[in-house]
Amino acid sequence: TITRNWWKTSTVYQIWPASYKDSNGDGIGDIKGIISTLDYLRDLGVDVIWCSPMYDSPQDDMGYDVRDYEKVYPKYGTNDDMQLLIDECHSRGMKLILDLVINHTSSEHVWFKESRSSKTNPKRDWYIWKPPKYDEEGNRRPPNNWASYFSGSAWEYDERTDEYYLRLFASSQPDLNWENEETRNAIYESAVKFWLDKGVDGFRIDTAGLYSKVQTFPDTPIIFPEEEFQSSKLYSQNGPRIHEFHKEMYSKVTSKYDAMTVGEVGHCSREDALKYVSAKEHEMNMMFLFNKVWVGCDRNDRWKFDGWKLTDFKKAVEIDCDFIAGTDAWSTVFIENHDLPRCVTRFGDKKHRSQAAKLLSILGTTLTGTLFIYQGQEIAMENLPRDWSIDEYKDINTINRYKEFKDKYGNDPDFKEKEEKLMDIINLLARDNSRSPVQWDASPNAGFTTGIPWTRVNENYTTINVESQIRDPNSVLNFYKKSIQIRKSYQDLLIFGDMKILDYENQKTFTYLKLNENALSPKAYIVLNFSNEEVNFEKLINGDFELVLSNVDVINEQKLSPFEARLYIVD
Ligand code: TEU
Ligand code: CA
Repeated sequence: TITRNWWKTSTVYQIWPASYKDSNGDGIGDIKGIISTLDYLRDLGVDVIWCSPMYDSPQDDMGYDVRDYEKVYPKYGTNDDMQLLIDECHSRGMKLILDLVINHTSSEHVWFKESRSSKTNPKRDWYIWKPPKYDEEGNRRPPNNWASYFSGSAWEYDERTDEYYLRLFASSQPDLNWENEETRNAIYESAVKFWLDKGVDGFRIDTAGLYSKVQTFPDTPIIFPEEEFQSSKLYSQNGPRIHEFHKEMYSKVTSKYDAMTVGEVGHCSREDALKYVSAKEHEMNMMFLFNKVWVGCDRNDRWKFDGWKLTDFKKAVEIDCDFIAGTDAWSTVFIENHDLPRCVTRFGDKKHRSQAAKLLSILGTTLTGTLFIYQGQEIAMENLPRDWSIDEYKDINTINRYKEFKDKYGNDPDFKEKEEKLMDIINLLARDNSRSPVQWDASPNAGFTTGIPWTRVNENYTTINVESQIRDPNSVLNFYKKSIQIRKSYQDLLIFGDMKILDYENQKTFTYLKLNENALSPKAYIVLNFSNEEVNFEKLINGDFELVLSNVDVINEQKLSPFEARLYIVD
């Protein structure tokens, strides 16, 4: 039997503050804006809010570059506003978790300023410094061939002391040195305890698999021969001391509070993943499993995409769903976040937007684990329009990729053609797609701000917005609300149950069962038509079928319309 902790049955809603809701007309979302929507979220059925980084930051990576863990980014508000947000969540019976970004800080954090000031500074060893290498011609080279997640080398040369520092992400995101105990204790005090003591209920733990690097810092074997730098995962992810570090953070800090912890570890094998989230390991409660969201993509390079087949998607969903089987671990369900495109664009179809979004709502609310929904997903916001130019893209990940591409191919005669291809991929997969302002109503700028929005609002807000969907009983929003309620009422099957896929080879429909512990009746029977065509429908098991959720008005016993989805309970 699975222990039923509160964080297992919770529905979590992710807020990405800059684009959520602006309260003072400066064009940037803020904490007061969040507070003004809490009743809306409660009404949707949200139990926990996950707020992406709201710490003081130069915003090179939208707050994932923290300048001061103990201070709120002034444009988002004050520490008092944060306290109010915590209290207002609690008074509505909701909880609040924050994003814990402790693999790296901003280069403007005082720790790093001290560290870079001299080789003898007491904080020198709080970050990862290495002397340059020199090639045969005497050119200065980085210490190894590791690539940054944001293009180029993972090492940044710092003239002042003639050494490189490691930064797996942007040049202004130096990696902390977790080998140093003093550093770890400072992280626990400043980043973790500080906010738990103020009443936050836990953390989404950023890049939780990267803290322990192989200390010999070897070159990575070549994965992409055409690239100068190679993914460092082999030596930076799930490193030698990673579990020791997580166990320490758990025993020293998070276990002392009833904190909910969900790790973003990145892709790893089930065996490796279970080491983080088995209850007996005392590390984290759960982690994100990325199999389904990255279907068709290369794990080592987000810009390499090959298309996907429904059978691959089924396999991925099955892997995520079976993750906890026979273990004491727990799992998560999500299909959107601030690093991913909009799910209705990625897995649905523009022509059948609402229908596809409702199908994805049934998918998410019937899978095993804690459910996460990302802002705007509940109204089926779409990717950015394809005809927007690269200038509308603000994410450092996208911009660096584009620059790298331009440096390499800028003078080629077929540059335009190549650029179109890159823009297709960017438009499909860039993180910017989920970062456009939330569409609240049909007033100018989608009701997100009365000022000039910091990033362009998708013009489709006149038809896709919260306000009109609240009024429409058939809206995607009301469908999400209903699905979330049904998920709770059938939680033995939907939240905690095992999964069995019935039509594995079918490339158009996805049919699966959710079973309770003894695999006895009742069962949940889910059928999803992932194609934009009408397909035949037939019940693949015997029993009494009761339809509890469907995204069409009229049920045809023989056919499924494009993107039709049904949830039956079978006795
Ligand atoms: O992301 C970590 C991560 O490895 C990826 O999801 C990454 O964003 C992607 O591969 C880039 O192509 C986390 C945060 O979710 C992300 O927003 C931050 O930028 C990153 O850490 C650095 O803090
Ligand atoms: Ca504002």
